[in-house]
Amino acid sequence: MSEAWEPLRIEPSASVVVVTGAGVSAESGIATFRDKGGIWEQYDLERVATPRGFAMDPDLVWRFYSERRAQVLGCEPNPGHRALVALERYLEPRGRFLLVTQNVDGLHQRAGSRRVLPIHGSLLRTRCSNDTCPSQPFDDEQSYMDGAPRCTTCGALLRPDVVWFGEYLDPDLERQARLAIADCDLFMAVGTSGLVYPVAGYVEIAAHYGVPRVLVNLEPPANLGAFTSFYQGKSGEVLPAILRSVAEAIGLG
Ligand code: BV8
Repeated sequence: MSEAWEPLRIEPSASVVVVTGAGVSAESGIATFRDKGGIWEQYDLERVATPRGFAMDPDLVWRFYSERRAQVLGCEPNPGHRALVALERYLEPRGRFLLVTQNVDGLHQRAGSRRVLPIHGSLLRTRCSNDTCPSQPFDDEQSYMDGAPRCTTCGALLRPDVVWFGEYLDPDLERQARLAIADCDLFMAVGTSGLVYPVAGYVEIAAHYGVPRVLVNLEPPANLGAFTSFYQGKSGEVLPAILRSVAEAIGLG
């Protein structure tokens, strides 16, 4: 459906913050969490995305993340990811752009986005579960279907380098996101159900500073009322349409 969405008017000197969730990767073939047939219908969140779940059954958690790792490696960025890269390029010389993603699939970075805050971590990175271990998180595309791996430095279990429920987000990433939102001219959220905090609350920060708040989403989310405009549709179709003038301005149109 190529509904003629009104293009967004964005000055090249503007400051824009975009928050994305699993919906922006749906058209790349990656399941979202809470849609019909989503990840939380197949897995118990408590058992695979919490520290307690990991302590109880690390092998199950590694099977969960290994399946998602393998799936993501076979997927490609979609036109929605690429439209956000065009927006970043358009704003680069004079404006400011920040992409705060809840997604751990790395597709924004693979599409070419550079100013990215991976605020829930990365599926394609592994770290030691022992916080006092001197080892560093490392890029890891391996699957661990036959048992949780162990740290070669201290012997503790390794874990996916993601933020689980009940864990704090990286305070530096949080601070960068909050400062950028407080100082932006436009706040956009794309493909997120607006249920997971503290990121779901970022639109309220933009509202506090009187910043226009644009939502691009397939379905009306829980926090729809916090937005000043809503483009209902698939981000892979809507973003290229509403950012068409941006793409034309940088010679991609
Ligand atoms: C924390 C791990 C402090 C990696 C994830 C109030 C304040 C603070 C905390 C809380 C609070 N209330 C509750 C909490 C606790 C909790 C929370 O928010 N729970 C929720 C469920 C109520 N938050 C936390 O625990 C956070 N930590 O706050 O620390 C603290 C510490 C201790 C005790 C208390 C507080 C940590 C949150 C991070 C959790 N980790 N993932 C991984 O495995 O991926 S969150 C998980 O949900 C993913 O990261 C995911 O990105 C995120 C949000 O989901 P969405 O991305 O929005 O995806 P969803 O499927 O829900 O929606 C998709 C949307 O896309 C839909 O609306 C759909 O319509 C749309 N869509 C679909 N297709 C398309 C589309 N849109 C456009 N185009 C399409 N084609």
